[in-house]
Order: sequence, then structure tokens, then C-alpha cells
Amino acid sequence: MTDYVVGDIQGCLIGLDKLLTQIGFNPHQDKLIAVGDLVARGENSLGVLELCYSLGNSFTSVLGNHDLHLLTTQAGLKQVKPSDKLAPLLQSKKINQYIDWLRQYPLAYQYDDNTLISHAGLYPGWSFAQAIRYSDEIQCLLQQPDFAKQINTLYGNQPYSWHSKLTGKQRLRFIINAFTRMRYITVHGALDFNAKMQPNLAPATIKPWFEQHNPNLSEQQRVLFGHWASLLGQTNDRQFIALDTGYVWGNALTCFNLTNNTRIVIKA
Ligand SMILES: [Mn+2]
Repeated sequence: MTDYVVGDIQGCLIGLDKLLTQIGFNPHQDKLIAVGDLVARGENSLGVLELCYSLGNSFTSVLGNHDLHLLTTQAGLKQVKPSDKLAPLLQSKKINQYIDWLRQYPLAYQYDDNTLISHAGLYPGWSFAQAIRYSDEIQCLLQQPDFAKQINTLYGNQPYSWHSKLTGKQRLRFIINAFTRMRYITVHGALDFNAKMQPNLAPATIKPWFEQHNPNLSEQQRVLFGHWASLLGQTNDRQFIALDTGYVWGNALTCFNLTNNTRIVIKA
């Protein structure tokens, strides 16, 4: 009975297979929680979804930017990017089944009192309870028949900062951006969508979201996230566990064992 959180898979079926073999994953006892970006760029996004779907209740996920992009692309609202290698998935007879399965997932998942999982992290200042409430707002939207259209209208960068009085599209757009695209923030708490470099190379005007003090996070609480391959799994803070180690870029697929707090790393 072991619960694992796996970093960005991005269509890398071979890596996922190797990982499940290495940890001896048993779907009758164990649980796999993905940090999102299940699809895109890797060699077999269809295979990854088939495998994760086949795990039934022993698999769960949060949604990443590439997963949301799949929803709008499949609906014909975004152009297919050849570099995403999504054609076999989009042409699959089961695509609608996979879309309906994906859109049941939240942006943030609270594993226990002290553990939160989301694709990009936790916006500084948000408590776990706030994160789950905001994630629920998007999960509701994804349950509506015109979910793809609605998500499509939420693409954009603004507003850059959160305010609890934000309403409508501005509010929903910020929530999606914070959970799926965030990396750096300015000293004023504004999301910076341009910077992707390693923190030691960042200008002094921005810092990683996890280096901004969050008064609503207790010392026991931890956040597991993906999305940021150039961190190479390092945050230098045991409260913030980075799991995107860029397998799709030839680096490694990382998985975190929540039962004994160890990492399993599969080299590409
Ligand atoms: Mn991502």
C-alpha cells in the first residue's frame, strides 16, 4: 500500500512503463498521483492515457497546461502543434472517452492535511483550503457541456496578481494560470510568464513562487508540483517538492513515494 506522486510524463510511455516496473507498482494496492502534463511532446501520449486510464481508481491526477491545451485542441479551438505529437491521440476512437475522463480532474488535489499537489505549485498567500476552493471553481467549469469553449476564452496573462475580489473571467484566468503556468513572481506577487531559467540565473526582480513567504502555510505542510524542468527537482526547501525533471527533454522521470518520502528517478 504505497502512494506515489509522479512528475510530468508528457507522453513518455516508455519512461512511465520503466518507472512502474522499477517501483513494482501494484494497482490493487498502490496509488499513482500525477502532477499533470500527462500528454504532449513525448512519443506516445495516447499510450500514456491508455495506461493511466487502465489503472482505474488507483490513478488520479491534477491538470497541467498541456492537458488543458489538449481539451481546446480536440475541440478544434486551438491549432494542433506538430511538436506536441498528439495526432494519434486526437485520431483515436477513444478520444472523447479520454477527454471526459481528463476533465473530471482538478487543478489542485489535497492528499492529506499537510500535502497538496498541483501542476505548477501554490500561489504565495493561498492556504490549502483556498487552493481547493479555487480549484473547485475550475472543476465546475470543466463539467459544463461547453467546457472547451469556456477554457479557450480564459487563455491570456492578465490579471498578473490575485485579489479575492476578482470575479468572472479575470478570476478564473488567474486561478488557471497560478495552478498550471506559474514559475516566477515579482516582489509584488505578480506572475511572470517569460522567465523559465534556473533560479540562480534569475534577475533580482523576480523569484520562484516557493521562495516567497506564504503566511497561510504551516511548517508541516508541503506542496508537490511539476511544470518547471529547469529546476531539475531542486527547491532547497523540504516544503516544496519539485518533480518535473524533464524526461521528455532527455533528462529523467521522477516519482515521490509519499509513504516513506523517498524519490525514485528514471533516467531517459
Ligand atoms: Mn507544464
